[in-house]
Formats: sequence, C-alpha cells, structure tokens
Amino acid sequence: MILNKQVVDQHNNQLLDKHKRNFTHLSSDITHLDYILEKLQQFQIAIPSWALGTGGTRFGRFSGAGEPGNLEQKLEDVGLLHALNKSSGAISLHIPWDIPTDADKIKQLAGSLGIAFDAVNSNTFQDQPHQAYSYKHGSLHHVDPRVRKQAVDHNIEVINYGKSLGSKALTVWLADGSSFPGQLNFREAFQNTLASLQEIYHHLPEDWKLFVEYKAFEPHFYSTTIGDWGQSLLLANKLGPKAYTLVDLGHHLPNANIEQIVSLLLMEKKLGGFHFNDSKYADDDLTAGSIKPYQLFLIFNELIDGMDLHGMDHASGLGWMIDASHNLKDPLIDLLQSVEAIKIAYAQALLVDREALKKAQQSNDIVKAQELLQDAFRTDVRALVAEARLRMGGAIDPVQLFQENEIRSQLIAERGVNTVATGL
Ligand code: AOS
Ligand code: ZN
Ligand code: ZN
Ligand code: ZN
Repeated sequence: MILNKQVVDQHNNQLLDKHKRNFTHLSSDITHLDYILEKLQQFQIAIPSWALGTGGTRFGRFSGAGEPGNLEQKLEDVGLLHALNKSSGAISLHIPWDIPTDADKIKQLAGSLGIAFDAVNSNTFQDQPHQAYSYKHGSLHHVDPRVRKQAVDHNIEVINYGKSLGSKALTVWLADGSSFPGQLNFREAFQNTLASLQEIYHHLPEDWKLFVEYKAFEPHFYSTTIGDWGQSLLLANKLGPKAYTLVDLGHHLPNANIEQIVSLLLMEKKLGGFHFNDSKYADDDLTAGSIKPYQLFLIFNELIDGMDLHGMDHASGLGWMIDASHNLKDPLIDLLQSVEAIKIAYAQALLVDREALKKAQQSNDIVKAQELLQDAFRTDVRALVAEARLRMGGAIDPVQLFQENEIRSQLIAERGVNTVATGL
C-alpha cells in the first residue's frame, strides 16, 4: 500500500494552517458556500486507462518507468489518484488494450478502490494480430461489408466486456475518413457508418448509452466521416434515444466555439459527455486547462445553466472523462493537474450569479454580463477545491504529496524501470 491515511494526514497537517487562512478569506464572500462544497465533493471525473502510460508522437516515444503493465496495475494507479484527490472515482477502458480476462476479480479490485467503470471504448483504428480484414481504409464506413461486419462484431464484443464490469456506455471513435479528394463517396461512407452503428445500437442493453465521438481531422487530412458535432448529432438522432454526441475538447477546427456547441447539445438532450483535455493547435491532448482555462470555465458555465442544477455528477448519466496523452510529464501528475483544472473551472462557474446574469442578458447589458463572468473566473478558488477534497479525506495538495512521497519511485521499485503501458 503506497498511500495510507497516515501519509495523507501528515501532509494535510503540514499545510493546514495556510489552507485554513486562504479558505476563510475566500469563503467570507461566498453566499452559497455549502452548496458549492457539496457539488465539488460529488463531482467525479473518469481517468482514461490509456493515459496512465507515457504517450508519444509519430516522431518518437520516450518511455517512463514504473508504468502499469496490466489492467490490475492501471486500476491501482487510478486508485492512487482517487486516494489523493477523491475525484477520480472512475476509469474508462479501451478494448483490446484492457481486456478483463477475469471480470469478477477486476470488478472486486475496482470496488475496493472505490472506482466505477465509465464508458468502454472500441478500437477499430488499429489492426490487431490475426484479424481477418484490415482497417487501413476504414472500419464502420468501409466499402466492403465484411470489414464493416468485423468492426461491428468487435463493438458488440466491447459491449459484452463492459457489461461484465458494470459499465453503462460505449464510446465509438472512428479514424474513418479520407486523405485525398475523390477517395471516398461521402454519402455512401456516412450511410455505411449509420447502418453499422444501427447494428451496434441494436445490441446495446436497455440502460446503456452510445457515445458518438467526432473529430475534425487526423489520422486523415481531407475528410473525416464523423468530422464534427453536426455529423455526430445527425447520427445520434437517427440512431435513437440511447445515442449521444461526445465532445472531445481537442477535436474541433481552430477557434470553434465549443461552449456554444455544448449548450445546444444540452438543449437537444444529446450531450453524452466529454473527453477533457486542452490544446493550442488541434488534438494536442494536453493537460486540461493548461492553455485555455477561460474556455473550460465557459463550458462549465453553459453546463450549469443548461443542466438540472442538481445533476452534475456521474448519476446524471453524463460521461465526465479525460482524454489525454503525456509525453513529457509523469502521467499521474499530469492527470492530477487535469482533474484539478476541471474542478477549478467548475467551482468558478458555480460562483456565477445566475440571476444577475439573466437580468443583464434580458436588458442587453453587455458590460454587466462580461463583468459577472470574469468576476467569477478571476476568483482564485483553489482553497475551495482543496477544502472539498479535505472534507472527503483527500490531500490538500495532491501533486505536492505525490512528489514529496516519491510515489513514482515507489512504483518503479515495485514494477521496474522498463515498463510499457498498453495503449497510445
Ligand atoms: C482520438 O483522437 C480520440 O480522442 C479517441 O477518444 C481515442 O479513442 C482515444 O484518444 C484513445 O486513443
Ligand atoms: Zn477522445
Ligand atoms: Zn483525440
Ligand atoms: Zn483526445
């Protein structure tokens, strides 16, 4: 056991005086303090299993040490994060990178760490050994019905793995697209994708959701068959009430107004969830909030405005997930930073005076509306987030504790130096 209560308590005692000073100062001006603390305590963000190891770029990959080598160790990593921040109580698995050979054992381990299973992901963007047909020219959109069937069957297999673990959603992200004009008949590609998704949808349990993720470009550079939220929503609407759009923050063309997309998907009751991350250029998969924290805040502002104010936890059915890739930082530290950034944005958005904002909008008071949003965004809410964490038994400063206790060195001692986590 790398992290026990004693270690966390010791860390907290060391920082308690300073924290209390900051918290008292901040909270004296907040009217609905208990409400905000409660919301922050309930909020959980799922960790992607594929982000627990070091990622790479197409130019190279610089391996980290002490990385998880199997699903059990991935769960242990998420358990560590959750013990530190009390907000990482879920994991999102990717098949076949995370096949649960003994589902009962995996479920039991997850349960003992307080971890639930968020959406399971299928993978038809890579060929697996011994697979009959290649996905070089696509999967669910493929011109050859045999390839489409193979990809559909894989998705059904993923649903079954998910069922064995208690997951309630399937995320489909397709690399299907084209890199040269003329390569693809757009309408046929879309229709093939729809027909394949209908087949998958047909195998979806009653209480499950299908998340249709979109992405503007990459790996293809001319067209992507599910390239934007319009195409995803079109599919979700045609598929039926169990199908939703999934928003990965890195999957838009430059300067897209993601908060507006989020608000309309919510209005249509078709927002399935998120892959949180941040980017400067495209699908950079950087730490959430590291480049555009104001955008993250504005997204949460729309979420609070558009959702039942009581429903922003996993029970609401929304998939709150991170999708990141780290090739420079320690993956676990990066994930702690992402969760923290997401909670900060949420806390700031909870501070917005909604009544006053409504009034400003109704009277076209642009200055007031801007002041209200920026006033909340410019509030340093870190002590608020830390207080919520402290009340749940987490660490006041998870990153500091991770570093001070040399948690990575302990993992290296356990797992070795030459480790490669499965996944991208
Ligand atoms: C790919 O760009 C997408 O973000 C997917 O969500 C993908 O399944 C994930 O990033 C793992 O590679
Ligand atoms: Zn994603
Ligand atoms: Zn992506
Ligand atoms: Zn991503």
